[in-house]
Amino acid sequence: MSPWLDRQCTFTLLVASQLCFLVYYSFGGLQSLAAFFSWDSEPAWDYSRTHDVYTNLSLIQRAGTGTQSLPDCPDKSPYLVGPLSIQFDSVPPLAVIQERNPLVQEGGFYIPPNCVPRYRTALIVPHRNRETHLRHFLYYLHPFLQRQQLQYGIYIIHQAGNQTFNRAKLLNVGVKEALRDEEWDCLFLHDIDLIPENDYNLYVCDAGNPKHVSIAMNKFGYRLPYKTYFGGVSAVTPEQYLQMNGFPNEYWGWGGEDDDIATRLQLAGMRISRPPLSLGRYKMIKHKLDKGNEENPRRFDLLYRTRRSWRQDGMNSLSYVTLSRQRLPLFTNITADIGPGPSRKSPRGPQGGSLKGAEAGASRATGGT
Ligand code: BGN
Repeated sequence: MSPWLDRQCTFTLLVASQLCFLVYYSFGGLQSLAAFFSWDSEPAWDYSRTHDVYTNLSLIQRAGTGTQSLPDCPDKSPYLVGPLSIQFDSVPPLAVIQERNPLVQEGGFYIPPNCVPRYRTALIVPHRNRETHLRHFLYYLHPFLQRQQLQYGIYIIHQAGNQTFNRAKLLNVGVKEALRDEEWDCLFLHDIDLIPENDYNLYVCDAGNPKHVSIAMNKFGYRLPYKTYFGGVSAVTPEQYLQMNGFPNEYWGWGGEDDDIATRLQLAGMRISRPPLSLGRYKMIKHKLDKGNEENPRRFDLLYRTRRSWRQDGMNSLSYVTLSRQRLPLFTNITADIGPGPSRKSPRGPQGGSLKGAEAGASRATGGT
C-alpha cells in the first residue's frame, strides 16, 4: 500500500470512530444501545416526569360476589406507573389516608380483590417518636403496594421506654411477630423515613439471596455510599433470615448494625443481591438526629466480633416482652420492651424494671422462631 493510501485509511478510520462515538452518546450511551438490541438492561427512567402515587388506584375494584374463582394476578401488574411524585411539605392526616385506601383492612393488611396474588410480603418498620414520618410512610406505601398487586401487611414495631434505640433488635421482634400472623413469602425490613420513588421497584424477595433495596437514596446522591452498604430497606425470605440467625440484638444506638447484617449474610453462605440503580431509588424525609439514638461507640468492637458472635447473637437469643399488639386501620402496631440496653443490664430479664410492671396482657417471647 502506498504511504498516501495508508494515511487516507488511518484518517478515514479516525473520523469514522469519532462519528460512532458522537452518535453513541447523542442517543444515550450504552443504555439505549442495549434497549435498541433489546438486551434486558435497565430502562432509562425519566424522574423529571412523575406520577401521583394514587394513580390507577380507583381502577382496582372488588370482584363480583359470584362463586367464580379469581384468576392469578398477572406477571406484571397493569397498574404500575413508574416514577412517583413525592413531597413532604404537608403531612396527611390518618383519616385522609384511610379514606384514600378503602380496600386496606384492619391491621394494615391487603389482598388484591380481583386476582390471586403471587407474593405475600410483610413490611417491618422500627419506630419511636416519628409520628409525622409514619403518616408520610403510610400515605405513600399503601397505594404503592396495592398497585403491585401484592398481598401485604404493615407492621410498625414500637420500642417502649426511653433507653437507647435498637433498630436491629426491633426488626427481629417484627419478623417474629409477623410470622405469627401469616406465612409471608418475603420480609421487607424498612426504615420509616424512606419512600420509594418508582413502583417498578417490586416489593418481592430474591429467591437466592438477601436483597438490599434502597441502593440509590437522595441523601447519598442516588449512589451506594460503599460497596457493602446494607442499610435502609432490605428484603429477605423467612428462610434466608433464619439462615443468617436474623439480625444482631446487641447494637444499641446509631450505626454498624447494617454492616453486621451484611457480614453475617456472607458468613451464612449468601451474598447481597440488588435491583438496578435506576429502580432502587428512595427519598429520605429530612430530620434532626434522634434523641436516644446517639452513635453507638461500641459498634467497632461489635463489628470486629461478628464472625465469632453471629451464631449466638440473633434470632436464637432474642428476648423481649410484647406490651401491646393492636390492629389499627392502617397498620399493626406492636409495642415491645426489648430490655434496658448494654449499660443497665438487669439479671431479671428484658423488662429489667426499665418499664414499670410490664402492662397487663404483656407476653414474653424468647429463643428462636
Ligand atoms: C456507616 C455506618 C452504617 C450507616 C452508614 C450510612 C458504621 C460502622 C463503622 C465501622 N457504619 O458508616 O451503619 O448505615 O454509614 O449512614 O458506623
